[in-house]
Amino acid sequence: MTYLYSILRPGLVAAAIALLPACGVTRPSDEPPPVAPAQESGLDSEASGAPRLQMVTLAGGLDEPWGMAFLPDGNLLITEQGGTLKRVDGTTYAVTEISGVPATVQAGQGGLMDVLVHPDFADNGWVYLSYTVTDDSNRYSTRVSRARLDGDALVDVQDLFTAQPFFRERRHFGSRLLLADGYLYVTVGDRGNRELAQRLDSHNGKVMRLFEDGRVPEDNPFVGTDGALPEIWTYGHRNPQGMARHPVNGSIWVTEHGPQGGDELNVLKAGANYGWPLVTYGEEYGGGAIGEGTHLEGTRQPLVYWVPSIGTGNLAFYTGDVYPGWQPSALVSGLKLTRISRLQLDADGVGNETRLLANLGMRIRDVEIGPDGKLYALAGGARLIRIDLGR
Ligand SMILES: [Ca+2]
Repeated sequence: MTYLYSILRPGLVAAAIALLPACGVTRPSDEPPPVAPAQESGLDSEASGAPRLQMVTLAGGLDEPWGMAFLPDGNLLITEQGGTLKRVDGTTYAVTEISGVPATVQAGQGGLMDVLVHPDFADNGWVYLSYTVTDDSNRYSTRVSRARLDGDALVDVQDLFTAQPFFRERRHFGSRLLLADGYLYVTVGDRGNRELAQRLDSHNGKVMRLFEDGRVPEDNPFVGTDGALPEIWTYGHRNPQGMARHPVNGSIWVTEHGPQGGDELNVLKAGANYGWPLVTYGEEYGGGAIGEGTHLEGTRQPLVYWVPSIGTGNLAFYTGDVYPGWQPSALVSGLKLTRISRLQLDADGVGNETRLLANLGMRIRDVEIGPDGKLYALAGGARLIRIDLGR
């Protein structure tokens, strides 16, 4: 059944889903049916009068860049998975290595992952990092620290959060970071132990909400619940690696990798269960059902899902005016289908999907909007690129 979705047009998919509630599914009344973009019939940006785009490589030779963040002066910080943090000059694109980065271990999908610059960086100098750490038994977990950037060095390192427990598996570490309204949001994947995504005594398969100094807000949804970890904000995620704040309504949107098929875009609600592994639009690698189908009472539906998977990297909202017709959009980077998915935003959430740069053939790990309103991305495991309007 899931493969059927991939050849249907979006309108037909929505119609097919709308006919399903006969089987006793109840949905929160504020939750519209998910959107399933048609993977094969999507139009590249060159079609239908859309602006022509061209890629400009600003810096090459990066070693598996994972996350990036703009500094107020227009320079960029970029993490490399092996454990180095680099600053790219926003004018000359010269690359400088930053010292004092906390020790990480590159293990499987882990290593140095996201970097985040505090909105008040000009006053406080805080830079946040997520990365993989190991214990004495060759087990791994995801840690978040912050430090002040002083010249070319990180100083005053503070460890804020370490996901529990540690595992020998070396996959699904998360871990995207977001600061919004004084809170720090941290995503952590299921670490390859999918049942943990439904257990509130583990940080795996969760999104956490902390204060920006790592303290736990007393109004988090599971504070006071016996056996639950108080940092948890939402649960039932598989491997969330994209996160951004909606520019108009302030909601937090998260993308996550599904199994084979079933990548998702979810809108976070405090305490909500996003279903993994009880429900998914995907299946086991090589085929085989997971869980109980696509709907289950008590779990929230994604806003968007992709079959086949695009390999969701990061997510960014676009509100600038550089690219005609884009405002407002959500941009989702793809690691498998090597493209950027632009989702037009509308009053219901999202409308049509447009595939951008699908002809590049490069994995897109991170997308960010620069201070110039242009789209920047980490591509091909080695490059910082900028997307310009073509002529
Ligand atoms: Ca889900």
